[in-house]
Amino acid sequence: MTRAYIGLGANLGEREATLRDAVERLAADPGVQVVAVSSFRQTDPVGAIRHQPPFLNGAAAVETSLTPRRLLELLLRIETEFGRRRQGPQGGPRTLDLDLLLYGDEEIDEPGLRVPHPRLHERAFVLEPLAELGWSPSGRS
Ligand code: PH2
Ligand code: MG
Ligand code: MG
Repeated sequence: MTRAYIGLGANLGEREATLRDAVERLAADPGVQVVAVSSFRQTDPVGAIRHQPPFLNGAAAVETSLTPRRLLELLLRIETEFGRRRQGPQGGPRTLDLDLLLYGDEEIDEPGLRVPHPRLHERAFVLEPLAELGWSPSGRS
């Protein structure tokens, strides 16, 4: 089993219900145990597209027997199940965003799969929920 951290985000629809239900859906997978979920916080949009609704963001700590690639595939499947459509611009509004932030201490750089998440360290909406879950960049908490 490997400890992984998942970033949770939504800025369309019933954001809080979506994040809660998505975490439940994640926990229902036989390869995933949800260990802890951070609080959810409203955040202003960061990145190229500022004119979009505010986000609700959080993070979940999981123990998983899935490989990073399988875990990523599961996250993408859940996004689709919750109505995510990848048709707008990258970084634009979404009903659900599940990002694989960290997978043990592995460093992965493959097409579609970069771990740790490349923008993790510059985003308060990721770092604050991670800190709440006891993760810190130095490995000490
Ligand atoms: N996600 C993005 C782009 N910008 N801004 C906030 N506040 N929260 C997000 O989750 C977010 C964002 C693309 O994944
Ligand atoms: Mg994403
Ligand atoms: Mg994201």
